[in-house]
Amino acid sequence: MADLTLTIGDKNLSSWSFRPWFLMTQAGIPFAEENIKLDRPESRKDLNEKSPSGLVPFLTDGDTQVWDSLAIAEYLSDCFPEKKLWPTDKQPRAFARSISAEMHSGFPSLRTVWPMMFTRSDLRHTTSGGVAKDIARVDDLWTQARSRFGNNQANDQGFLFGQFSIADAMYAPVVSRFLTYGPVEVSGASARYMELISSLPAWGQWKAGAKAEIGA
Ligand SMILES: N[C@@H](CCC(=O)N[C@@H](CS)C(=O)NCC(=O)O)C(=O)O
Repeated sequence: MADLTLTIGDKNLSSWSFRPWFLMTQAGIPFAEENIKLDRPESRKDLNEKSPSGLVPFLTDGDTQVWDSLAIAEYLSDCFPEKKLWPTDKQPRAFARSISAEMHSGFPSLRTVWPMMFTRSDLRHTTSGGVAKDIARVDDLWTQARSRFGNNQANDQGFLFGQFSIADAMYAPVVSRFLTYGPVEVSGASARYMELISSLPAWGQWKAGAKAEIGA
Protein backbone atom coordinates (compact mmCIF):
# COMPACT_ATOMS: atom_id res chain seq x y z
CA MET A 1 0.00 0.00 0.00
CA ALA A 2 1.21 3.50 -0.80
CA ASP A 3 2.13 5.73 2.08
CA LEU A 4 -0.76 7.52 3.72
CA THR A 5 -0.84 11.28 4.18
CA LEU A 6 -3.43 12.84 6.45
CA THR A 7 -4.04 16.56 5.97
CA ILE A 8 -5.51 18.28 9.00
CA GLY A 9 -6.32 21.76 10.30
CA ASP A 10 -5.18 23.46 13.50
CA LYS A 11 -4.88 21.04 16.40
CA ASN A 12 -6.45 23.51 18.79
CA LEU A 13 -9.58 23.99 16.75
CA SER A 14 -10.21 21.29 14.19
CA SER A 15 -12.34 18.69 15.92
CA TRP A 16 -13.04 16.93 12.61
CA SER A 17 -9.29 16.58 12.00
CA PHE A 18 -8.73 15.19 15.48
CA ARG A 19 -10.87 12.11 14.78
CA PRO A 20 -8.85 10.40 12.00
CA TRP A 21 -5.55 11.62 13.45
CA PHE A 22 -6.43 10.09 16.84
CA LEU A 23 -7.70 6.92 15.17
CA MET A 24 -4.54 6.39 13.15
CA THR A 25 -2.17 7.34 15.94
CA GLN A 26 -3.85 5.22 18.59
CA ALA A 27 -4.29 2.26 16.23
CA GLY A 28 -0.63 2.43 15.18
CA ILE A 29 -1.31 3.14 11.49
CA PRO A 30 1.72 4.99 10.07
CA PHE A 31 1.03 8.20 8.18
CA ALA A 32 2.61 11.47 7.17
CA GLU A 33 0.88 14.57 8.47
CA GLU A 34 0.25 17.78 6.54
CA ASN A 35 -1.37 20.87 7.94
CA ILE A 36 -3.46 23.64 6.50
CA LYS A 37 -3.88 26.58 8.83
CA LEU A 38 -7.50 27.62 9.17
CA ASP A 39 -8.96 31.11 9.63
CA ARG A 40 -6.13 32.84 7.76
CA PRO A 41 -6.37 34.99 4.64
CA GLU A 42 -4.73 32.23 2.57
CA SER A 43 -6.73 29.34 4.09
CA ARG A 44 -9.54 29.28 1.53
CA LYS A 45 -7.11 29.24 -1.39
CA ASP A 46 -5.04 26.43 0.21
CA LEU A 47 -8.13 24.37 1.00
CA ASN A 48 -9.59 24.81 -2.49
CA GLU A 49 -6.31 23.89 -4.13
CA LYS A 50 -5.54 20.83 -2.03
CA SER A 51 -8.74 19.37 -0.61
CA PRO A 52 -11.36 17.53 -2.68
CA SER A 53 -14.09 19.06 -0.51
CA GLY A 54 -12.44 22.37 0.34
CA LEU A 55 -12.33 21.16 3.96
CA VAL A 56 -10.02 19.25 6.28
CA PRO A 57 -9.41 16.45 7.10
CA PHE A 58 -8.61 14.46 3.99
CA LEU A 59 -6.49 11.39 3.42
CA THR A 60 -4.25 10.72 0.44
CA ASP A 61 -3.25 7.16 -0.42
CA GLY A 62 -1.40 7.24 -3.74
CA ASP A 63 -4.02 8.18 -6.34
CA THR A 64 -6.85 7.79 -3.88
CA GLN A 65 -8.20 10.69 -1.90
CA VAL A 66 -10.73 10.25 0.87
CA TRP A 67 -12.39 13.16 2.62
CA ASP A 68 -14.77 13.51 5.53
CA SER A 69 -13.69 12.07 8.87
CA LEU A 70 -16.14 9.16 8.92
CA ALA A 71 -15.36 8.12 5.33
CA ILE A 72 -11.64 8.20 6.20
CA ALA A 73 -12.31 5.94 9.19
CA GLU A 74 -14.25 3.49 6.98
CA TYR A 75 -11.47 3.50 4.38
CA LEU A 76 -8.89 2.73 7.05
CA SER A 77 -11.09 -0.07 8.36
CA ASP A 78 -11.09 -1.57 4.83
CA CYS A 79 -7.31 -1.13 4.44
CA PHE A 80 -6.35 -2.52 7.85
CA PRO A 81 -8.80 -5.33 8.73
CA GLU A 82 -6.26 -6.72 11.21
CA LYS A 83 -6.62 -3.56 13.31
CA LYS A 84 -10.30 -4.35 13.96
CA LEU A 85 -11.26 -0.68 13.86
CA TRP A 86 -14.93 -1.63 14.26
CA PRO A 87 -16.05 -4.22 16.86
CA THR A 88 -15.98 -7.65 15.26
CA ASP A 89 -19.39 -8.87 16.46
CA LYS A 90 -22.45 -7.70 14.57
CA GLN A 91 -24.43 -6.34 17.52
CA PRO A 92 -21.74 -4.10 19.07
CA ARG A 93 -20.68 -3.09 15.55
CA ALA A 94 -24.23 -1.94 14.77
CA PHE A 95 -24.27 0.08 18.00
CA ALA A 96 -20.79 1.51 17.30
CA ARG A 97 -21.79 2.51 13.77
CA SER A 98 -25.03 4.08 15.01
CA ILE A 99 -23.40 6.20 17.69
CA SER A 100 -20.61 7.22 15.31
CA ALA A 101 -23.15 8.29 12.68
CA GLU A 102 -25.16 10.08 15.37
CA MET A 103 -22.03 11.99 16.39
CA HIS A 104 -21.23 12.78 12.79
CA SER A 105 -24.62 14.23 11.93
CA GLY A 106 -25.93 15.37 15.29
CA PHE A 107 -25.16 17.28 18.48
CA PRO A 108 -25.46 20.71 16.80
CA SER A 109 -25.69 22.61 20.10
CA LEU A 110 -22.58 21.04 21.59
CA ARG A 111 -20.68 21.77 18.39
CA THR A 112 -21.79 25.38 18.14
CA VAL A 113 -21.91 26.53 21.76
CA TRP A 114 -18.90 24.50 22.94
CA PRO A 115 -16.40 24.61 20.04
CA MET A 116 -13.25 22.55 20.54
CA MET A 117 -10.42 24.58 22.09
CA PHE A 118 -8.05 21.77 22.87
CA THR A 119 -5.51 23.47 25.11
CA ARG A 120 -8.06 25.33 27.22
CA SER A 121 -9.66 24.15 30.45
CA ASP A 122 -12.01 25.61 33.05
CA LEU A 123 -13.72 27.86 30.53
CA ARG A 124 -17.17 27.24 32.12
CA HIS A 125 -19.88 27.87 29.59
CA THR A 126 -23.62 27.87 29.39
CA THR A 127 -25.43 24.56 29.06
CA SER A 128 -28.52 26.25 27.66
CA GLY A 129 -29.54 26.24 24.01
CA GLY A 130 -29.63 22.46 23.83
CA VAL A 131 -26.15 21.80 25.26
CA ALA A 132 -27.48 20.08 28.40
CA LYS A 133 -29.60 17.78 26.23
CA ASP A 134 -26.60 16.90 24.06
CA ILE A 135 -24.42 16.19 27.11
CA ALA A 136 -27.09 13.90 28.55
CA ARG A 137 -27.36 12.02 25.27
CA VAL A 138 -23.58 11.54 24.98
CA ASP A 139 -23.46 10.37 28.60
CA ASP A 140 -26.25 7.89 27.94
CA LEU A 141 -24.55 6.52 24.80
CA TRP A 142 -21.17 6.12 26.53
CA THR A 143 -22.77 4.49 29.58
CA GLN A 144 -24.79 2.10 27.42
CA ALA A 145 -21.79 1.17 25.27
CA ARG A 146 -19.66 0.45 28.32
CA SER A 147 -22.31 -1.54 30.21
CA ARG A 148 -23.68 -3.50 27.24
CA PHE A 149 -20.51 -4.12 25.24
CA GLY A 150 -17.34 -2.86 26.93
CA ASN A 151 -17.55 -4.26 30.46
CA ASN A 152 -18.56 -7.71 29.22
CA GLN A 153 -15.38 -8.41 27.34
CA ALA A 154 -12.74 -10.67 28.86
CA ASN A 155 -10.05 -8.36 27.46
CA ASP A 156 -11.84 -5.08 28.22
CA GLN A 157 -9.44 -2.15 27.97
CA GLY A 158 -11.93 0.49 29.08
CA PHE A 159 -12.91 1.76 25.61
CA LEU A 160 -16.55 2.11 24.57
CA PHE A 161 -16.57 -1.40 23.11
CA GLY A 162 -13.74 -2.80 25.19
CA GLN A 163 -11.03 -2.50 22.55
CA PHE A 164 -10.23 0.82 20.87
CA SER A 165 -12.51 1.46 17.87
CA ILE A 166 -13.62 4.13 15.43
CA ALA A 167 -16.38 5.09 17.88
CA ASP A 168 -13.75 6.19 20.41
CA ALA A 169 -12.10 8.38 17.79
CA MET A 170 -15.44 9.89 16.79
CA TYR A 171 -16.12 10.92 20.40
CA ALA A 172 -12.59 12.06 21.34
CA PRO A 173 -13.35 15.72 20.45
CA VAL A 174 -16.35 15.54 22.79
CA VAL A 175 -14.07 14.43 25.62
CA SER A 176 -11.99 17.52 24.85
CA ARG A 177 -15.05 19.80 24.92
CA PHE A 178 -16.21 18.33 28.23
CA LEU A 179 -12.77 18.94 29.74
CA THR A 180 -12.60 22.48 28.39
CA TYR A 181 -16.07 23.67 29.40
CA GLY A 182 -16.90 21.29 32.24
CA PRO A 183 -17.05 19.87 34.76
CA VAL A 184 -19.98 18.01 33.26
CA GLU A 185 -22.28 15.78 35.26
CA VAL A 186 -21.90 12.32 33.80
CA SER A 187 -22.08 8.74 35.04
CA GLY A 188 -19.14 7.10 36.77
CA ALA A 189 -18.63 4.97 33.66
CA SER A 190 -18.48 8.07 31.44
CA ALA A 191 -16.12 9.85 33.85
CA ARG A 192 -13.77 6.84 33.83
CA TYR A 193 -14.00 6.70 30.05
CA MET A 194 -13.00 10.37 29.74
CA GLU A 195 -10.10 9.74 32.09
CA LEU A 196 -8.88 6.87 29.93
CA ILE A 197 -9.14 8.73 26.62
CA SER A 198 -7.43 11.86 27.91
CA SER A 199 -4.56 9.85 29.37
CA LEU A 200 -3.65 8.04 26.15
CA PRO A 201 -0.27 8.85 24.58
CA ALA A 202 -2.04 9.85 21.35
CA TRP A 203 -4.01 12.45 23.31
CA GLY A 204 -0.81 13.83 24.82
CA GLN A 205 0.82 13.96 21.41
CA TRP A 206 -2.06 15.95 19.90
CA LYS A 207 -2.04 18.27 22.93
CA ALA A 208 1.70 18.91 22.55
CA GLY A 209 1.08 19.83 18.91
CA ALA A 210 -1.82 22.09 19.88
CA LYS A 211 0.35 23.87 22.46
CA ALA A 212 3.19 24.29 19.99
CA GLU A 213 0.77 25.95 17.53
CA ILE A 214 0.04 28.72 19.99
CA GLY A 215 3.53 28.88 21.48
CA ALA A 216 2.27 27.65 24.87
N1 LIG B 1 -18.03 16.48 7.77
C1 LIG B 1 -16.65 16.90 7.57
C2 LIG B 1 -16.50 18.29 8.16
C3 LIG B 1 -15.14 18.89 7.88
C4 LIG B 1 -15.07 20.35 8.35
O1 LIG B 1 -16.08 21.05 8.55
N2 LIG B 1 -13.80 20.82 8.52
C5 LIG B 1 -13.55 22.19 8.95
C6 LIG B 1 -12.42 22.20 9.99
S1 LIG B 1 -12.86 21.46 11.54
C7 LIG B 1 -12.95 22.98 7.80
O2 LIG B 1 -12.26 22.44 6.96
N3 LIG B 1 -13.23 24.29 7.78
C8 LIG B 1 -12.61 25.17 6.83
C9 LIG B 1 -13.56 26.20 6.32
O3 LIG B 1 -14.78 26.05 6.54
O4 LIG B 1 -13.10 27.13 5.69
C10 LIG B 1 -15.73 15.83 8.19
O5 LIG B 1 -16.20 15.01 8.98
O6 LIG B 1 -14.55 15.76 7.85
